[in-house]
Amino acid sequence: MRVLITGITGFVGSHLAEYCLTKPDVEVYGTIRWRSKKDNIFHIEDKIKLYECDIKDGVSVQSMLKKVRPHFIFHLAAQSFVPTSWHAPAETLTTNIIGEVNLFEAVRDLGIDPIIHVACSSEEYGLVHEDEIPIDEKNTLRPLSPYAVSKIAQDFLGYQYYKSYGIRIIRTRAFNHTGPRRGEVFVVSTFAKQIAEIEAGTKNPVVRVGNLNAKRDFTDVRDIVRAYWLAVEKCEPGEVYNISSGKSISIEKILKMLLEMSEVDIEVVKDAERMRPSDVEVLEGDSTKFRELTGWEPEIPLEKTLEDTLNYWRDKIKHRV
Ligand code: A2R
Repeated sequence: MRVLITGITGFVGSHLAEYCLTKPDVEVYGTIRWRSKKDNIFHIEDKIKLYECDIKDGVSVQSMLKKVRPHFIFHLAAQSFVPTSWHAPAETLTTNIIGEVNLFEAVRDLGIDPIIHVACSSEEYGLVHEDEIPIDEKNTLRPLSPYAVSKIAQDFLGYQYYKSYGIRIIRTRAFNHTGPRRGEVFVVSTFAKQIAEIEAGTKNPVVRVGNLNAKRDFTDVRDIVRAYWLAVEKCEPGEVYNISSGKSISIEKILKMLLEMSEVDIEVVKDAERMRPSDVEVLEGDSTKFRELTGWEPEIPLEKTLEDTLNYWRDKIKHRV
């Protein structure tokens, strides 16, 4: 069984690769760009096979696929950060939308028949009304960022390529996920990194924060990658599935939990730069459809996720100093 992960060097890709390697008779292949950092996959590099591929380049995608001829494809490669999508909307749309078209077209051209998982996002729901919570898959999509628009396009292209050509595409809309190796620009990582730096004495005892009132539905990345595997094993091609914990928690509470895990005194300061132009206040997902089909439920409590994330940053900073 050959499994291809586009974006294997990323946060989710590296955890998914680790998870796939626990399965019997699975060979893990991943895409990498010539300037990709390999920090996240350093520890498994001898167990996976890497192919150079820029998803924006159709030739590159086709020649990589021709060599790998995968049975499962987890399509994770993307410009994944919402705030960057305001600064670089065209780049975000090109990478995420044209990149996926390149993948699907290469699959068609080569006449291969893999099951393809497309990692869509709860950001697609965007503006959500109070009476719509928890959000299920039928909710209206009201995107609030170029990133969200790009993910809606990925999502609908997945539907259209299944309907038009019968390509076995399964779409998931994961709600927030976090854990060790999450990029430092994401909220939990940015708090954890600042706390670790303060503990190491390399930063003033001040944590800078954005909108603390927003409420999000967090799942550990290790539970998410387990869900992605179940998606390709058990879900219906052409369908879309929410993946979520079903509980929302304020960013303020997350910060409080992280601060309680540290023994140093830390001041919290609001930073206008960290506020988004249009932020979604509450996101809480209903993943009943996915749970009933696969039996999945999250196993890792938030406390452990936060502790592991803080320890990851403590370790990273210790080795940098
Ligand atoms: O930046 P790199 O070279 O390490 O690769 C990133 C990859 N990527 C690309 N790969 C090929 N061609 C491109 N033009 C291209 N642009 C980006 O996507 C990296 O391996 C991955 C993104 O990793 P993260 O930013 O850590 O995202 P994360 O959190 O793992 O998200 C995975 C998926 C994305 O589709 C999100 O939109 C979705 O889950 O939520």
